[in-house]
Amino acid sequence: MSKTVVLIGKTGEGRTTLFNKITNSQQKTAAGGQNVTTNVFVKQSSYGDGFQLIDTPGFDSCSQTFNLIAGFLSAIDKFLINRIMVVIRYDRLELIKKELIKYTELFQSYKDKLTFVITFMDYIKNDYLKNVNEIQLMAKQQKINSVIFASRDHSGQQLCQLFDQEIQASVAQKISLTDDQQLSLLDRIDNDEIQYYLMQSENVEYPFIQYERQMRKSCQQNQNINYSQIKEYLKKIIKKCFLDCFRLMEQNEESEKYQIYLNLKNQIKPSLNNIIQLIEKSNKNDFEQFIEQELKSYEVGRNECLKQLEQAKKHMSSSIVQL
Ligand SMILES: Nc1nc2c(ncn2[C@@H]2O[C@H](COP(=O)(O)OP(=O)(O)O)[C@@H](O)[C@H]2O)c(=O)[nH]1
Ligand SMILES: [Mg+2]
Repeated sequence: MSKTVVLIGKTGEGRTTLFNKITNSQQKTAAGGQNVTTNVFVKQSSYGDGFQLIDTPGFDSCSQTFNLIAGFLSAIDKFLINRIMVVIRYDRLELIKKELIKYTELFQSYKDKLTFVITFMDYIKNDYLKNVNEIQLMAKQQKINSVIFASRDHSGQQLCQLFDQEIQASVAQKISLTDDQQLSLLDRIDNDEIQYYLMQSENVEYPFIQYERQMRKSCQQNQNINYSQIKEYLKKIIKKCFLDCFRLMEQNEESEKYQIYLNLKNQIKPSLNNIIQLIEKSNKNDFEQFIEQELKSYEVGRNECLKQLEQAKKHMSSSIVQL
């Protein structure tokens, strides 16, 4: 039986372009960043050893948000998957790194099935190899060894060859995501309104970064760290961060509030993780739990989102098109 590869990623990263070249198709691409379709397309590759390729609608912020996520979810519901190919457009390295971390976390139980496809490699003017090496290194740090680099100059034949190589040893498997993982797809969407707020407030993570610095200094100077004082302070700045944002977006729907929660959590989590690292071993577990609980208390609209996602999945399972 033919192997199956699913493409996933944000809108405009080049999925449909890859799909068209590989399967010799003429599906509409998202010129101008417009999301063109919420359909899922399935077709056999045209060259090489052969595999079945699934193009999913991009994750994008619009009235279709839930349908887009559900498109991907209904695809992995219907097919056994040999390889998940995450398509990421070439950009500043630290942005790529963020994406790699997010997707690895999402598919942590399927790391052996994950390939990163970095598109738009033709945008690199200098130091092509240096960039390739660094991206490969960043992927390795996430324990992912499978990376494909694609550019506009690649032919369908070349792409098929690259894909064939990566899927050779992959067995077909059912991919299932937990509710939380499914919902975390919501924070891969650039919600303009949320982004706007985050930009307005300059740096929601600033108080956290500042505190992290202060703690680091105290540690270096071997000062006694008052554990309950740290908790108190963090409680305060976490509260401020969420309440400020919710206040600004008061009239929003529950499901949007959940997206805000995800975005904010994502934004401050790296600093919080750094702070956790500074806590002495004996208190670390307790401290981790404390942070989780604090964040969780600002989680609103989760059930509403799950409900909307379930409805969208029902709707989307009928829009898988076999070409
Ligand atoms: N320069 C360049 N443009 C690309 C590349 N891949 C896709 N594009 C362009 O980017 C736009 C969005 O591509 P599309 O395949 O529709 O993205 P999708 O939303 O992920 O399916 C289209 O105008 C493509 O022509 C690439 O590797 N290099
Ligand atoms: Mg597309």
